[in-house]
Amino acid sequence: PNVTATTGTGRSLIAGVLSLGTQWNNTRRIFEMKDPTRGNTHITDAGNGYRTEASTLVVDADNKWGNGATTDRVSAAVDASYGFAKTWDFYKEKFGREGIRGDGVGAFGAVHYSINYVNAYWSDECFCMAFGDGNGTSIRPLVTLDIMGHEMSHGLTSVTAGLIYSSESGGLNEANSDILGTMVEYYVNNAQQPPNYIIGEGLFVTPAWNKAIRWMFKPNLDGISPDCYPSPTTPSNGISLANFKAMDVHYSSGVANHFYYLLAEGAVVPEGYGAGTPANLTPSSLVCNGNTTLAGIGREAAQQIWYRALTVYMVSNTDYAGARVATLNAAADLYGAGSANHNAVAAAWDAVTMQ
Ligand code: ASN
Ligand code: ZN
Repeated sequence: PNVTATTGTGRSLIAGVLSLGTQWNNTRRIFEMKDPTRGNTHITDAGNGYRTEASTLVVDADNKWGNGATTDRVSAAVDASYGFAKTWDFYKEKFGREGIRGDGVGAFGAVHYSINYVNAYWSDECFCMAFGDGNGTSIRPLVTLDIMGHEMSHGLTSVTAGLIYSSESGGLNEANSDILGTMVEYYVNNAQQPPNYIIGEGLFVTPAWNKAIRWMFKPNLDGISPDCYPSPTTPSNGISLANFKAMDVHYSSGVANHFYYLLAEGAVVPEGYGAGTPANLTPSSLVCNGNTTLAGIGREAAQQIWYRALTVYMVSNTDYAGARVATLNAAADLYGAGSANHNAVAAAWDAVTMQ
């Protein structure tokens, strides 16, 4: 093939000045936003249309991509390329996985999808993702690290557990994407996108404590998602068990996000959300069973347990009860039955469950 791996420089919208995996196409005599070191992962421009299959590969004459301006179409592509590269590297370094299928083959992402589209999605049909431009005013293009990691991790779920995208299995599918998207943020630790357990806060042009899509440590900060798994007799945040099972998957994900936060970090109030701040959270408000001394096992162990649960034990119809079993099995495999980490998994599930 008449292409050579190259390293470009990109000026992104969100993540500053970046090094990018690109290639020189000697036939076309142009640089392409396609990374042969990561399975030909590439970025296309959908031209504000609806067809990812008709999107065109992003190219550049001098391998210096974008100028970082809001109006520059290439700059959003720079963030997207970076987000995919970092998610690829994260899977490889932490889980020994090369690409979504683990076969070394990259997917592609189409930026500038549709018009004023405030969303992003994964598609099994194209083995690709699409990213909207935001609303053109207060919400940026949807290419932050947590969103990029979220969408790519839908691909991972699709080729592993295959969690059906409705009811409890759908909530777990969504939670997996938030969990791994957040772990990508911590892996990168980019100063422009400080890692946290908040999803989508970086999309807001004017940030605020209550501007985000989801809060993993306190799902009900969105005003809808229950913090806890309802018991048959006790609702959580007014949501009964029957209503929970019928909720949109982006809300029933909250309980698993919350489980993961408590497992990794413990009943610790994140900076900016404690007593005296507008959120006014206390350790007791983070747990559903009064266990305010719950200790976290750390992100490294937590992400290994979650990944193994997803890829080895969860199946298409795994529900919350099944997720508890899957994560306990994974922790027992990795750290031993009865180990501190194994016990911590049970304690974290208990702490997100109404009694
Ligand atoms: N942004 C959404 C997601 O990835 C799109 C969807 O509802 N599938 O979860
Ligand atoms: Zn999702």
